[in-house]
Amino acid sequence: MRILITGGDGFCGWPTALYLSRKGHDIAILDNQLRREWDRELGIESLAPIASMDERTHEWQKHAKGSFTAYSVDMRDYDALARTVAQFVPDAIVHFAEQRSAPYSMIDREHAVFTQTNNIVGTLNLLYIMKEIVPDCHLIKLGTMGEYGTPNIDIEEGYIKIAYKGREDTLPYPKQPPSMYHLSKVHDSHNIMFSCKSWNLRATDLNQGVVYGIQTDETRMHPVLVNRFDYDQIFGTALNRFCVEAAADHPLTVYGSGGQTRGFINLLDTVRCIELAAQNPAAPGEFRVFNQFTQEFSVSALATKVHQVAGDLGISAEISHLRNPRVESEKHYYHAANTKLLDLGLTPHLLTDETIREIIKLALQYKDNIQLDHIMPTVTWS
Ligand code: NAD
Ligand code: USQ
Repeated sequence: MRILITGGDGFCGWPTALYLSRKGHDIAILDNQLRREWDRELGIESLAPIASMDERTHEWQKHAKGSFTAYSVDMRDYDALARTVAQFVPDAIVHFAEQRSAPYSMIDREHAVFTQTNNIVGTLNLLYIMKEIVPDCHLIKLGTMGEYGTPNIDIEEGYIKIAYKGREDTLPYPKQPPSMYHLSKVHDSHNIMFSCKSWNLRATDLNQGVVYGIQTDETRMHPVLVNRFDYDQIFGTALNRFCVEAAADHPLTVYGSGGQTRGFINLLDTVRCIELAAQNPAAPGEFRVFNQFTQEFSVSALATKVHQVAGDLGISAEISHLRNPRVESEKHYYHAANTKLLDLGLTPHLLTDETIREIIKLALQYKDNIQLDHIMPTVTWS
C-alpha cells in the first residue's frame, strides 16, 4: 500500500512509519516539526536526543523495503497539503499530526486557541483534500480515549444503543473530554463523521489510550533512528514519566489520590493497530471507531509497579501524592470495550516488569540529560 503518515516525525508517527516501511509498504511521512519548536518554546528536550528529520529519514532510506519520502508541510497550509497528497496519491492516510498534550492546551487562552486551531483546521483541510483528490483513500485518524471522559457506565467503541421513550437508536457515545486538547479530538470526530456521511469518505477513528514504551525493533536498528522520549510535565505521560522519575531519584508524581483510571497501550501495539486498520479499511461512507488500548490501570497502580521494579534495580522510588493540577475525578467507575482490534488480530503486549525495567534502564542511560526542574507540574486547570 501507499501510506501517508502525518506527524511522522513524532513519538507514535516515527515508529509507525518505520514499522510499515519494513513490512514493504511505500511510505511518505509529513511533518512540519512543530513539536521540536514546542520543545524550544518550553526549554525541554527528548531524553534520548533525536536526530533531525532529514538525518533520520536518510538513515531509514538505507533499510526501507518500499519507497520512503519525507515532506516538511504544515497541515494548516491547504495548498501545500493538497500538492503533497496529489503527488503521493495514498491508499491510506494515518493522521497523527496534532498538538497532543493536555497540559500544553491548558497553559493559557493562547495555547488553547492554538491547539484547537492547529488540530481542527489541519484535519478539516485533510478531509476536503480527500474529497477533492483521493475520495477512495482510507483515513486512519488518531483520536483518544479521553474523548469519552469517565462516565458511570461502560464505554463502548464509538456508538451506544439507546432506548428512550419507547424508541431505539444507535448514537455516537456521549463525550466528556477533560481538556482543551481532548476537546479538539471530539470536534475532529464530529467533522470526520459528517464528511463520511456527506461525501462518502471512509474513516477509522482510533481512540487511543495513553501510550508507554519508547523503542521498537526498527528504532533500535541504528542510533540515528532512536524515538523521542518525553518525560516533562507538559509532554511526558504517566508510565514513561514515572520511569524517568525513578531513574532520577525523584519521587513518583501521582496527581491527587491516584484513583484516576485510564486505558494504556504499549507502543509496540500502537504500530500493529495502525497496520490492522490499514489492512482492513472502513467501507465508503463508514465512520468506524475502535478503542485502541489493551489494559486499564489506575495511576496509583502504575506508580506502585514502577516503585517495585525500581526497587529490584536497587532504586528506592518513593511515591508522592501531589495536589492534582487537573480538574478530573480521582475515584470513578471505568470499564471500556476494546474488542474490535483484538477481533482483527491484535495480540497485545501486556505490561510486564520487564517492559518497565527496559524503560527505566533507557532513562538511566540518559540520566545526565534529565532536567529535574521540568518534572513537577505547574500548569493547572482551574
Ligand atoms: P507527537 O507530538 O510526538 O507527534 C505529533 C507530530 O505531529 C509532531 O512531530 C508534530 O511536529 C506534528 N504536527 C503537529 N501539528 C502539525 C501541523 N500543523 N502540521 C504538520 N505536522 C504537525 O505526538 P504523539 O505522541 O506521536 O501523538 C500522535 C497522535 O496520537 C496525536 O494525534 C495524539 O493525539 C494521538 N495520541 C497520542 C497518545 C500518546 O500517549 N502519545 C495517546 C493517544 C492518542
Ligand atoms: N498523571 C499523574 N501524574 C503524572 C502525569 C499524569 O498522576 O505525572 C495522571 C493525570 O492526572 C491523568 C492520567 O495520569 O489522570 C493520564 O495523564 P497523562 O499525562 O499520562 O495523559 P493524558 O493527559 O490523558 O494525555 C495522553 C497523551 C494524549 C492522549 C491521551 C490518551 O498526551 O495525547 O490523547 O494520553 S487518554 O488519556 O486516553 O485520553
